Amino acid sequence: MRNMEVKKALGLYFVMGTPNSGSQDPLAIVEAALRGGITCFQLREKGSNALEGDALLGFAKKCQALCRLYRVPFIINDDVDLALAINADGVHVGQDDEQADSVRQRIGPDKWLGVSTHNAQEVQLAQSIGADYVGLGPIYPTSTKLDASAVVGTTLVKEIHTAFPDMPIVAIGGITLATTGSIIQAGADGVAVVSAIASAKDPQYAASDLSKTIHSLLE
Ligand code: 3NM
Repeated sequence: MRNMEVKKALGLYFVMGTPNSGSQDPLAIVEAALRGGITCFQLREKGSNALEGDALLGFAKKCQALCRLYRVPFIINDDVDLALAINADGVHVGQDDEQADSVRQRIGPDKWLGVSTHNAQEVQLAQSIGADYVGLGPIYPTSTKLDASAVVGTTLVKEIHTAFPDMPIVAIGGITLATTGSIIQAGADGVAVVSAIASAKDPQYAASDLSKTIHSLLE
């Protein structure tokens, strides 16, 4: 049941922090993305001029309130203390972040746990510690994450989907409207994007276009 709920939420997964908003108002981008049909939102406040302390807490609460309004899960990247402080719906961690098994213990069984992975071994480990979904990437080159690891392509999506058919998979890294189809066809439950929405001239339109493409392929 939860597995199906998670798979559904991964469809169009928007990841953003204030450093990704360029000259636009970050909260306006989040709201536009929600209006356009994103199915999950992850606050990933990283990079230069990232908010901290009370400013981060305030921004996170505003994002959470918007996500609640649109009934979209609100996930926090890496910052378990923040996720617990505001009672977020889940936490997403990378391989270099706090060990996923200690995160699961801290957040308890009810919050969603997502883990970034790059190969079958990491997916196996994520599954064994109770991850609700795995992120696979970077699928294509990306300039959004400066320390992204080597590009994995859609081949890895196919491989992981075949080896772990029940594990919800979201692909990330350099994904655009043009490449969304091949990722879903490779077996991903959804795509996670930063710039395809945050850097779009019209984020609502961009989200809506992605959403239509994804849902036409998943249904
Ligand atoms: N994680 P864009 S790639 C946040 O490979 C993130 O795990 C990645 O941004 C990973 O959609 C990435 O602009 C950045 O390419 C994705």
